[in-house]
Amino acid sequence: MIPVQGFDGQNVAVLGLGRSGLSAARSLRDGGAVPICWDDSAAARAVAEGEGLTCRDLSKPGAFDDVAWLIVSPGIPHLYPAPNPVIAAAWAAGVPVDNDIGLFFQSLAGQAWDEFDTIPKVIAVTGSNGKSTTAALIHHILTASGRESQLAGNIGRGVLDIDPPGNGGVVVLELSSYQTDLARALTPDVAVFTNLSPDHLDRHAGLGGYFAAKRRLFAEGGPDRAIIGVDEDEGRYMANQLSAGRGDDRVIRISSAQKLSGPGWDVFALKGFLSEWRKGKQVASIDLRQIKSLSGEHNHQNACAAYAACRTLGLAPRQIEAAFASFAGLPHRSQIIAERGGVTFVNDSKATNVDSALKALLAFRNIRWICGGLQKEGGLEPLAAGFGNVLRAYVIGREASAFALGLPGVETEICTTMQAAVAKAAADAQPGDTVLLAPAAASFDQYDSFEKRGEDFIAQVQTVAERS
Ligand code: UMA
Repeated sequence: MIPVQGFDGQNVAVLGLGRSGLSAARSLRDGGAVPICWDDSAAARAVAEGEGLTCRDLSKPGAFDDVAWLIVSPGIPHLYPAPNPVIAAAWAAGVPVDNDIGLFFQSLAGQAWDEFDTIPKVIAVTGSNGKSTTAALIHHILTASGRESQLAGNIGRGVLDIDPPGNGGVVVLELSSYQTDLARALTPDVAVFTNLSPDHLDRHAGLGGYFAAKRRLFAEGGPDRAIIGVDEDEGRYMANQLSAGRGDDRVIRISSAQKLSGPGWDVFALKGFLSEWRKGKQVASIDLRQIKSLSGEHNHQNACAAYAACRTLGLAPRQIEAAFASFAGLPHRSQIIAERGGVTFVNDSKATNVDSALKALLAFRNIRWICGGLQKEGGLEPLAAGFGNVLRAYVIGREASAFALGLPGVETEICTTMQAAVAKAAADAQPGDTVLLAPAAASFDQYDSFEKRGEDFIAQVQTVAERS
């Protein structure tokens, strides 16, 4: 745990007692503050009280009279579509609002650092898609290369839960737009921007607000190195704005769609080969084609980002190449579940938006595609670029019929449940086909999370396999 510094003896309010809120409350207490906690759920409050934490209804008048700071969980809206009333009350009382990420950057450096030969580094990864895989891959490469590394953030572990890093240690953080938008301190040593596509638009009042939230990671603290995906205008804009010129190697441009050239530092993947170029010369090349956990153009972009991040820490290309080969991938992201009778079953339940689902459609051929769920804003039209690889869509979700109407030209079967979809797709599949769960939608109409949806897919695939 990282004890929070700077609030000794002061009351600090904590709103939301999930993973990030609970870890913030514990770290505040460990650092000498008095956390005053609240969660709208009685069950969550009971867990906190069970740990000896004090709960107080922060929506009551005067709740902020004796409070120095308010820490908010990322899932609680702080501005759009409307500020949570507790946050609005903190504004009215003049109490600064922050989150666990701000506390983390403020509190990370400890006295032990004075004795270290190599100061710990923080690598923070953001972007719409691929940030979990990129962060996990960086962590894997570092660990496989014998470097001390810890992984936390949006990937599922509260940032204040990590152990204080040791001499030369690295902390790899996956940061969501919810997290970067609110944090008062954002000072990573290396920051990575994978890509941008519409997501969470309600929380940011549109694409511009969403991009602005991610851009804070680069604009607020100014990382020593910025690794930027330049396959969209937003990335090109930011890479340009952060560099003093094309030869400025504080910015490393990455791409999985184009050959990059020039006097700067570039890493790109084309036709399955990753290339690193610096000062106009090729430094290294890695064949990614046989690495199943990194298949598809989107994963090649993740590989470029992770490669670049590890190169900034001085790892050799051959160390990184060896670690790529042993990367197992993440659950629910292009995860190969089974290969039976020449049919491959792939769980990409994390493809909760149209852009990530399209990437999955482009990564495989002869697809029996399980899709559907709670549609996000923006429509399904962009998926059409992947329809050439789809043999048939098996549509799930409470609004399966409406979802199917958004897939013109694709043969569709309304299945509604995962059980029916897997059974029908498996029965139709021929050797060489891929049964792919890539929903292009959120899971909340039928499941608590995309993880639960993916687990159901795995269970249904196992049931079908046992029957055959
Ligand atoms: N709550 C209230 N009032 C509200 C809303 C929520 O009291 O109006 C309470 C809930 O009752 C609950 C708590 O707040 O007890 C939940 O807080 P939270 O939703 O912020 O969830 P945490 O468990 O703290 O998890 C958060 C991230 N969740 C979100 O951003 C929604 C986790 O990312 C992250 O792993 C974790 O912190 C540790 O950093 C998850 C996520 O879905 C994976 N992220 C989004 C995504 O990837 O698309 C951004």
